[in-house]
Order: sequence, then C-alpha cells, then structure tokens
Amino acid sequence: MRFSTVTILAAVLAAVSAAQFTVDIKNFSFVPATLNVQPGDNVTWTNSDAVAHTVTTDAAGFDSGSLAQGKTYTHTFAAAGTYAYHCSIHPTMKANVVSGTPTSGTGAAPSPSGKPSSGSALSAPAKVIMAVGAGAVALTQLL
Ligand SMILES: [Cu+2]
Repeated sequence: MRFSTVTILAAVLAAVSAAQFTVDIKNFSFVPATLNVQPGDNVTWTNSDAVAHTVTTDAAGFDSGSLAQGKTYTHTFAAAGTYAYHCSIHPTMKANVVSGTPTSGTGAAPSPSGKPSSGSALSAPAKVIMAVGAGAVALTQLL
C-alpha cells in the first residue's frame, strides 16, 4: 500500500513539472503581451475576438493558422529562448513568450527530474515514518 502511494506521488510530481499557460486573444491584442514560461511548459492561445487571428512566430518556429472565434492553439516550448510572435492577418498585433530565464542565455537545462525527484519522494515518507516512530517511543515513555 505504501509503495503504490509513493509511485503515484512520483508520477504526480513528474506530471506537474510541465506547467500550462494561457494567452487570450482579445480586442486585437495578445494578453499578456509578454509571458514567461519554463522549457517544457505548454501555452494555449484562445481567440476571443469575433474575427480570425493567427499565432505566428516572427522567425521560423510555429504558426497556428487562422483561428476563428473560440478556437484554441497550443504549443509546447521545449527549448529556452525568446519567441516573438504576431498575427499574420493583423501585423500590428505583437507579443512575446520568454522561455527560461533571459539572463541564463543558452540552454540552461533544468535539472533532470527523473531519478532525483523519485529519490526524494521515497525518502520523505521514510522520514515521516521515523518521526511517527519516535513520537510513539516518546508517548510510551510518558505512559
Ligand atoms: Cu489578428
């Protein structure tokens, strides 16, 4: 029972490491105009305007194609960097997604979350069990 709980905890920790962000396309603008994410995070754009828009990177990258009202587009920012993008239908609509910390420059890779996180997930319950054990000993001595 305890081992399956630890396994689930490790799986949850791995799943939440990639965050989800949203950008609203509203009144001919991207909100927020600058979004900060970490490599591996997902961003979903939703067009709330009655007219179609696109999410298109200035440089080679990604292009949502035409998004009608209510349509969404999701992109995963696997690599660090600053991604300037615009609407190809309305070129004055401009915004940025900044992936990773700008000062760290190229490829400051996040620490591998596989084995270290599962290790800490295993050690945390062990500490709790030890603390509970110590408490039981202290209670026994009081009685
Ligand atoms: Cu547009």
